Amino acid sequence: MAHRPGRLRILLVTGNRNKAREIEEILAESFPGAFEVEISGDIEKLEIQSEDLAEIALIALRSVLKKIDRGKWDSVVVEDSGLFIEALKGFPGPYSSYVLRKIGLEGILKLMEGESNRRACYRAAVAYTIDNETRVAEGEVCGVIAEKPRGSRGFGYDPIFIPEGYGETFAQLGEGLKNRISHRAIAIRKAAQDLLSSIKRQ
Ligand code: ITT
Repeated sequence: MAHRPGRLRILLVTGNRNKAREIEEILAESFPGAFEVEISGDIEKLEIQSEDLAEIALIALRSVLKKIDRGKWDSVVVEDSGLFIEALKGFPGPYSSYVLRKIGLEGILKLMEGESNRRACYRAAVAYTIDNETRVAEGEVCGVIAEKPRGSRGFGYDPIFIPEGYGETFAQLGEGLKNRISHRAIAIRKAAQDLLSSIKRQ
């Protein structure tokens, strides 16, 4: 197949606008002019229960592929992510979105009261298509859970997550820094690099 000139068209399936915005910004900054991202929040994904984000993302992607005409895009992308807190044996992990809705940051901080091991990692798995194949790329950023929420930028757990090597939360540090070092940035850049080299090779 001949090399397709111009931008690669991506369909990103997510109901989370913050996630979508970050992915768009990461791609625009790291690969200027290379991708055109369409976002769909309407396609329902199958979200299985598993400890493994890669498995969750791949199965969600395959469930989406059954519902769409994938030929319209160079790649269809789904991202699954979560915050894994060491002292809580990885909780909330794949249940991060649900847990935040139910008990909020205050609930998480309560579970961490008196806990000296505050280590935690954000993880992301980006599942994507290249022609008829489905692949997955993963990313991780580790740090510690703050004693109380700080900052107003970012989303989700960002006000209580302090990345390693910094003294402030992601919500204080802001998206410029977050999008350079985040779990999502690492995973999406790997997927984007794979897409660019695989599609160029054809
Ligand atoms: P979609 O499945 O539709 O993409 P979602 O928000 O339900 O949206 P996930 O199931 O992957 O997505 O849940 C990820 C949750 O983990 C997210 O809602 C946040 O609570 C948390 N999370 C993941 N990455 C985060 C980040 O960069 N900053 C803050 N919280 C994050």
